[in-house]
This record gives sequence, C-alpha cells and structure tokens, in this order.
Amino acid sequence: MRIDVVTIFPDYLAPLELSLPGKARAKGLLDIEVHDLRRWTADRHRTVDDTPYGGGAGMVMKPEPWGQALDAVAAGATIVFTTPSGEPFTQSLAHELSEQEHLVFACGRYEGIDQRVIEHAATLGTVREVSLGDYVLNGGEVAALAITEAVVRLLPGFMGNAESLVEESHADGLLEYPVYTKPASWNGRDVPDVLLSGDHARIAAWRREQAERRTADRRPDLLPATALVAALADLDVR
Ligand code: 6GU
Repeated sequence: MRIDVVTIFPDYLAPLELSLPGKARAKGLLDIEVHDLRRWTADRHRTVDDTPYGGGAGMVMKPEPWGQALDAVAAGATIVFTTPSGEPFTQSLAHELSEQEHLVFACGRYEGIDQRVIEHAATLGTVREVSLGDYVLNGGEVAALAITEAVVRLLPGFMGNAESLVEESHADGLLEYPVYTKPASWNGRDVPDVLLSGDHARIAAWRREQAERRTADRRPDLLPATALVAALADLDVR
C-alpha cells in the first residue's frame, strides 16, 4: 500500500515514521510520504487560506494549492478528506480502506477546504470524507494518524497473530470482554474462577456474556434490538 498525506503541519505526522506504520514500512508492506501543502503555493507568503464567500467566522482553505497538490499525488487514489462533517470512521471502513492500493489523506484546517477541491478530487480518484467522531479537532492531522494506524494493522502480513484480529473489539460487533493475566490473586482481587477452570466451552460462554453485558451498558447502539432487550433484562438482575 502507498499512503500520501498532504498537510500544512508535516511535523504533526512524524509518528507515522514510528511504531506500527514504521513496522509495516520495514516489512515492505507500506510506503508513506508526507507532503507540505505550502509546497504548492506560489506567493511570497505561501498563503493557503482566505476569508469565506458569504461571510462568517474563520478562514477557508484556498483551492489552488490543493488542486495542484492532488494533481501531483492523487491520480487514481482513494482520497480521504478528514473533516468533522464526514461519514463516521468505523472498523468496517478501516477494512475497506485497507484493500486499496493507494490512499491520499487531505488534512483540512481552519473552517474547511473550498468545496470545489472535493469535486475536483472526485475526477482524479475516489473521494471519501471521513470524521473520527462527534467532536471537533483543530485539524484533520490527528484523524489521518488514527485512520492510518487502524488501516495499516489490517494489511495482509502485518499482524503476526490473525486470531487477535478476529477476537478484538468490534470485529464481531461487540466490545471486547475483560481480560486477565498472572498473578491469579493481586491486591486482594481474584481472577474469575471460570478462567482458571480449563473448561473451554464455559470460558467461551462467560466471555460472550461479558461482551454482551459491556456492550449493552456502554454502547447499546451497537446491539440489534433483540439482543439489547435480552442484555438489558440480564443487567437488571446482575
Ligand atoms: Cl476528521 N477533523 C476535524 N477537524 N475534527 C474532527 C474530525 C476530523 N473528526 C472528528 N472531529
């Protein structure tokens, strides 16, 4: 996979050179390049923003630098615009993005990017406008980092242990069950007996129930209505 990131804060993306993406690069699964949007400005002040037509607060990112940047790096790519008005980023979208040959992250700042840039991008490749969640960040850089980390760990050949991908939170639509390791007793707190029983069927049933309980408690929106009713009934007698 090839990833290009276009941003006015290239230093913000330095962590991409480390840890997870770094490991994928070392394995030859991933090629990442971070570009400074100002490289595609022509004026003395390297201007990337201007006041909005129609008035209002804040500044809007100008179309010319973005147009040139995308022409240079985004032909044929899946182009991800990070914006709080995008579709929510989910594990399912992470899987979809992990199947693409070339991703380009266009990190917006200020009040957003001139809409014509998004329309132009759609003539170069496939556009996705993606949000991390229902809160506002100063810019899309952190979102690009988060999305990259979620995508890269799904690349075939990246994870040593395929089972940990299958069992983790969200893979089966439920939050993950609580986990324990040695010692069996710590600070007066014991690991649940069932996990020491060696009875794999009972352990699986316990974990499933814990996952459903947790999901009903914290993320009822993830449960189908029937499972929610059952899990809530269970919560009442807990
Ligand atoms: Cl992708 N960008 C910004 N600026 N804020 C956000 C976001 C993205 N996702 C959630 N909040």
